Amino acid sequence: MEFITYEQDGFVGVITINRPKALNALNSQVLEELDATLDAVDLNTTRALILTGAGDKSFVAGADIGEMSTLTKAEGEAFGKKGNDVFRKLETFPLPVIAAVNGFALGGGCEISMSCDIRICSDNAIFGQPEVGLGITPGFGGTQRLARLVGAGMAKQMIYTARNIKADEAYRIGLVNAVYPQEELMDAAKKMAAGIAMQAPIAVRNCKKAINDGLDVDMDQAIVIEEKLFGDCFETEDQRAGMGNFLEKDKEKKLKVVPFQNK
Ligand code: DAK
Repeated sequence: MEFITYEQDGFVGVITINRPKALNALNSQVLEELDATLDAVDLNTTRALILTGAGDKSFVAGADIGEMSTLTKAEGEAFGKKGNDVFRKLETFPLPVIAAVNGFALGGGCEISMSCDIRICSDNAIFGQPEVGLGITPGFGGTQRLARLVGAGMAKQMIYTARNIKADEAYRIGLVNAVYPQEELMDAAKKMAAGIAMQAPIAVRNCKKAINDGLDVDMDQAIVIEEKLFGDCFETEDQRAGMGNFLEKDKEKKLKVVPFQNK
């Protein structure tokens, strides 16, 4: 791989988009390598992922404008599909994904962070959807995911004006969950990921699916989705060990990591 690095740190996998000369902009090769990296994650030994960018200036400065500038309509569509497929793979990935946004998150960069489950950022992070200034609409789900995350009014303002926002504003509008000094960001992301990894893994996966799938339907259907995924946890080692630890009133055991069990 030329532009993606993957490091396993216990139960946590760290994916780094590593193309700092272009501020980690997403070209076709980055998208293909990210896709292959996700396919290679060992779901039996990994419980959470972190996605970040190399360097201390940029998370992802968008789709690669140089590559996009010469695309035909058909090539543009193919590029869009490649991006959308990877972004959707991240969004529906069986494990939680934390975006550790360490600088610019513009266009496709903001969009890829929104495909992750949770966003935290460094104090120098800048978010924005500058596409209308380039004569295009956001193409990797920005019009859809931003509106769902921060509300239609705020999303429309950001997208129509192409105005970038700083970390504190991203926090205020709910686009990120927390802001850290740059040097503390990765430790904070790893601590959060480790906290997730301590929980029962089947239950965590089912929560992700319940929240994602439930948001796409009305409440009557959403509750049924939750019921099924709740029921699905029973008779698993997760549920037996999780409840057993509590009933035994053993604080040490309560913190014990539940072993992964294939269903
Ligand atoms: N693409 C390619 N190269 C980029 C880039 C990008 N998005 N962003 C930065 N770079 C490159 C610069 O060209 C420069 O390369 P060299 O000249 O050194 O070779 C290097 O990174 C450093 O950038 P700067 O010299 O510009 O650094 P500054 O600190 O002065 O400025 C900046 C940083 C982030 C403010 C600036 O680089 C910038 O404005 N970058 C572009 C940001 C942007 O507009 N991003 C959104 C791209 S649009 C679609 C699906 C998705 C999309 C489109 C279609 N379909 C469905 C078909 C998505 C679109 C986008 O993401």
